[in-house]
Amino acid sequence: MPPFFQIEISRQDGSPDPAPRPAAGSSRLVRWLPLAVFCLVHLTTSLTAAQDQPAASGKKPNVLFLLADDLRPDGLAALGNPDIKSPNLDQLVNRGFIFKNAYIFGAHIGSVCLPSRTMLYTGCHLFRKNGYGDGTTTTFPVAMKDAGYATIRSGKFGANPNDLCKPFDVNVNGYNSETNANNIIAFIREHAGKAPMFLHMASNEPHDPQFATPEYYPLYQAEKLAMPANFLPLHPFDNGEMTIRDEATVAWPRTRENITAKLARYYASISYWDAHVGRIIQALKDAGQYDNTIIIIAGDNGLSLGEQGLTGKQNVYHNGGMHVPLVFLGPGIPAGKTDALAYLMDVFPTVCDLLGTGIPKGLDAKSLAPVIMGKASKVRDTAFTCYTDVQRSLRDERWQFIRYPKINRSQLFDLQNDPHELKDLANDPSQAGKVAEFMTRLAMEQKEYGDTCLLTSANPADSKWSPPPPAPAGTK
Ligand SMILES: [Ca+2]
Repeated sequence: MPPFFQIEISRQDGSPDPAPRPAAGSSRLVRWLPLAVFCLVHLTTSLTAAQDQPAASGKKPNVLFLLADDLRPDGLAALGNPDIKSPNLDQLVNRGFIFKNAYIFGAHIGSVCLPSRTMLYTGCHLFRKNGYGDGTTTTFPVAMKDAGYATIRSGKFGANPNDLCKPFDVNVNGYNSETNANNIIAFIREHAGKAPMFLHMASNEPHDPQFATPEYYPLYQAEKLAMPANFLPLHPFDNGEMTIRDEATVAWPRTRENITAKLARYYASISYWDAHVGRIIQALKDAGQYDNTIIIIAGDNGLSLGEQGLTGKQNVYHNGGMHVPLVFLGPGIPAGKTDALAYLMDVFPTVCDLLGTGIPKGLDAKSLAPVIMGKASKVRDTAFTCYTDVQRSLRDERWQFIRYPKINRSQLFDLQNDPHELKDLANDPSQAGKVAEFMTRLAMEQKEYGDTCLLTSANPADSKWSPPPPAPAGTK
């Protein structure tokens, strides 16, 4: 039997809950309006609130934000990878609203986690001081505290904007999912029912070296795992970041053997994380808080695991380093999925919007609540992503265009008909107009963000690449 802490998820009435809305703020009216008018207004707003508030009690919902480290957008069984055993998170995802095309904005350094988490907590894009913004905007933890939430963040320290997380009432390094879950469960037991809770588990998993406790590794036999549809032994050209640490965790050339060995560890680490998420869910249920909790499941960046010959997050392929999982669920949130383009940093204003606490001014991130609630099909037309000064990308609803400025090379993929980016159309004469159009659109987006990276080099580097000599014995 798999050693999972299986949870059971239920709703009070089995039907979708109505949308959360701002609390009826009618108290000021008392001072200025006749009593009769006040009573009428109060009665009307109270009725509206009763219809629209989360079903549990009308109290502000708790928020549980599960942020994994390097979790791919298909990194759970319920997100499309049947090889992965993730029963607890699957139950959450199956009642959630899934953003299939969520990305991080990009990274100015190889440690993609750092700018990603910075932008997540500020809602500001990369070209505003590497995501820190100009100091005039409210951050995610501060906004939640201002809204009256008791707040805890337990998780990854190190490659992480610790200063931005200081405002959490409790901000601790949990080392691994077991200790992170322990910290959050203790916080639930202390605060449940006394104040709405913002519970942020910033897991260390499934980041390399893909930690799990021993019982999870035997769940996966490498030889039985599926390989990526767009696997290549070697990336066909130098993308500007071919040998960084993440790429060197698997030997070149990539093979079925060395890729599935990494996949097995990666999946075990996800199963380990999943089990401890299950413990947190059980603690919420035990405290009578589960039905009044909005849950967000996300990852801080994507990860190639054999796709295109890559094994890192330092690339901008649709199936690469910038593409993340993003799921919302809870009271008022319908089950469903969307192709709408989203950024991970949108979580911050989306949570504020869902809670009705007001979205801080000056953010680059946008609320996704209109999409979740079925009031809009999208909140942006394009998604721009970037990696240092060597890669730029722009995608719309159909096309993914990638530019490598140091080698003056472009790629164009028709994601509608080629979701695994198998056929590069950039040199197809019939697509010359599309390539030119995207170069122009990309430059326009750069200007909007203050990105000064030139898209064409006067002295382009040689794009040919061959792997370094094999690693010494005893290393991966
Ligand atoms: Ca990461």
